[in-house]
Amino acid sequence: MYGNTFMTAEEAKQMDQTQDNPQKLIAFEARIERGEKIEPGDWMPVDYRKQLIRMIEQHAHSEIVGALPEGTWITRSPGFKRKLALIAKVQDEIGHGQLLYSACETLGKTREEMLDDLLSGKSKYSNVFNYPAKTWADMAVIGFLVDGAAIVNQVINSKGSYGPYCRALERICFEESFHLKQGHDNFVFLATGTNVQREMVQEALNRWYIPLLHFFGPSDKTSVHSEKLMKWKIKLATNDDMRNQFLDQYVPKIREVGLTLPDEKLKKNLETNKWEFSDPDWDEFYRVVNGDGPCNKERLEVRRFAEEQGRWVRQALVNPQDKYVTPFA
Ligand code: BYC
Repeated sequence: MYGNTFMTAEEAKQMDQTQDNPQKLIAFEARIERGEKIEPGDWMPVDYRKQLIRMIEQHAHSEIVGALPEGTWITRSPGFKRKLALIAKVQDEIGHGQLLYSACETLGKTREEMLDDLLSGKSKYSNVFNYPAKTWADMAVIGFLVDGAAIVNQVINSKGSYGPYCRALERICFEESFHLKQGHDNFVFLATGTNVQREMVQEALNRWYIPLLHFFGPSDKTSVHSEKLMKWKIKLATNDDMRNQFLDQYVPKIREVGLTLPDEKLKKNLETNKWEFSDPDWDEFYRVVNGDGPCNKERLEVRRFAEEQGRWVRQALVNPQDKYVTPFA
């Protein structure tokens, strides 16, 4: 019997040794077809587990690294209420990371292994967090549009087949809805404010447009994992479908406040119901997700610093009787 909260690497290995049983695979796929949730102790194909680990782990890292660009604006927030809302949001994002690391631990990879893979650069995290947050308007664009994009993706994936991931996503979506409201309020405030505020938010929007299109992953023609993920209902919409849903929901809201998006080709084709846009430089996407974006180095350095500085706390929790040298001694 596998634990309900996590699976050890040894238990996962034992399960992997039962893979040559075609009956198990048929029964597993029939459960997915019926819309049942797969739970940690249930039999699953090796590749189902591997794909889930890859995706949930990347998602967890994205939440933790994603808190960094916004975190840099806490001390510079314009006013007490904006500061409170931003502190609460950043704290929530870290909490989402914790929920997702726990969901991923149910599959046989420990939190320590995941964090090691993040810090060594082996694991990916979302492209969008490798861009700088240059002005306060970036907080509006991240809160409104990055969170908006994340909600599109997460609401869809929360209907998926793996129980622990779906339950984590449901909770995350509730909190993201609050983030979206604070982002929208900030966005509209700047867009309808002074000329300087309006120019600032337009400038931020121009910088975030391409990273936002990239956020949903490569086009369906080049996506590597979509077919398998869709078959096993880990993903319930393709990258292009999610991107289209995002444009459908958010382009009108951006235009409604008189702002523009920096792409003359961006328009909805009413016959196909699909948005058309200029191809968003996929070379840039691969450079950024493979470690060579404007802020990749800085983001990982901050995480390494946090890991070092917090080591004594983690050790003290395990062995409270020992003496520790804190970084503040
Ligand atoms: N960034 O075969 P494909 C948040 C990689 S945090 C980086 O289409 P798949 C927030 C992909 O991993 C929410 N890499 O992949 C937090 C694969 O490489 P590997 C973040 C990307 O999995 C704080 C390769 O490209 N959301 O909102 O079928 C503050 C080929 O792609 C990206 C999630 O993490 C990317 N954008 O589909 C504020 C969502 N896209 O692994 C806000 C969870 C693709 O073979 N993830 N790649 O080396 C997913 O839903 C799916 O993984 C994706 C990609 C739709 C992103």
